[in-house]
Amino acid sequence: MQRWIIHIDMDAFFASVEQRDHPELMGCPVIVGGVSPRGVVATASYEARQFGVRSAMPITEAKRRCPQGVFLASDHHKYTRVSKDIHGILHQYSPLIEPLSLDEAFLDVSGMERLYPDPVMIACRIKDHILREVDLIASAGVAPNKFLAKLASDMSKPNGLLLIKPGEEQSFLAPLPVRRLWGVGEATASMLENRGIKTIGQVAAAKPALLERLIGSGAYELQHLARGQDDRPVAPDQEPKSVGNEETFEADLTGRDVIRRQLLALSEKVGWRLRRMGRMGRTVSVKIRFASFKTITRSRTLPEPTCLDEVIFATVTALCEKVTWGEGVRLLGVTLSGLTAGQAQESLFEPGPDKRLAIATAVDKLKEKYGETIVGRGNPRHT
Ligand code: TTP
Ligand code: MG
Repeated sequence: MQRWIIHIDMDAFFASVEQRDHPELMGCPVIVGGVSPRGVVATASYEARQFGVRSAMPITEAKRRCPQGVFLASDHHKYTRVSKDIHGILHQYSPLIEPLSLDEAFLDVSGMERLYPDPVMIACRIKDHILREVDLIASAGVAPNKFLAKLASDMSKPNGLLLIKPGEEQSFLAPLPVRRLWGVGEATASMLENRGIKTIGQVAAAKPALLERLIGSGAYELQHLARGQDDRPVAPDQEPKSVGNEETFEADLTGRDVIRRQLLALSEKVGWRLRRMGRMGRTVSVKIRFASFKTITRSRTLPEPTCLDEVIFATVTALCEKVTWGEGVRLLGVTLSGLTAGQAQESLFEPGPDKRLAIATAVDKLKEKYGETIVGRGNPRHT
């Protein structure tokens, strides 16, 4: 199976959040950081970068370079909240996510090419979703491994999306300067450059013995990276507390059948993600936002945890029975919380969950291989 990694990184993160929250600062050079005379720049908006302002620069130097800049103190609580929202969105696109910092993460989307037309489409949707829900711009890199995906998002900025295709790794990397290699800092870069090794292509072609003499035991790995080879897995570091999908619709939904269909699709997405993660959840929640922005949530805790689409959807349906669907629906969400590991638990209430899980997992495999439409479900009314 072709490996596909997406790296998402927000543009000028702290500064963009401030511009979003103070629209009068849009288009202005905004510098966020420690505002005391001894403070340093956390980040600068792209407008301020044109004046040579950079992260980690002393604020005094930033003021010298950009006297007309708007200097703001960092508000970490706010950025952490926004970061959580962004990571929540990312989790809707892959169960395999490695957050690297407040504003960046890797997603492993291998094997999903048939659920979405291609990995670039997933990256597009993520960018759109973040813009729609959080009103901030992310850049994305799509590539066969982590190193290339991160490089691609970095090179695409601002507001970019760059794909490096399998087979293009070496030709893409060859002309880039050695300091673009992961793990090569200023000192190593100058040392290599002094020996005439200025591009990544030259690192890839260097004699291993020479590289080892220059940089020691890391030479082997560095040469692998320089050839575009990087097998490091995307390593999720947190256990999620819930798994949810929600969608804001282009046009408000009206009519029970239309709404039911969307709720079924959301239930199936959540079930699929749980199965891929090897988890089940006990509490099913539905979120409904109406055209007027009035938002309601309804939850029910099941006697047994589940990861089966039909159980999730039946609970969602029951939860929605008493809802008055007067006005149009702007957003729907389905979430499972109370997560537990494992999926093969016997149930006292539902005979044969193992069999149903086996069927669901087989269907997942078919969908992943041949596309979502291959396995249809009957009328949602009868499920
Ligand atoms: P980055 O993603 O490195 O930078 P950025 O998002 O501001 O800009 P871009 O990605 O478009 O190049 O870092 C994310 C946030 O982390 C940044 O907004 C502020 C904070 N940060 C610091 O506080 N100090 C630093 O030295 C750096 C590099 C970032
Ligand atoms: Mg960033």
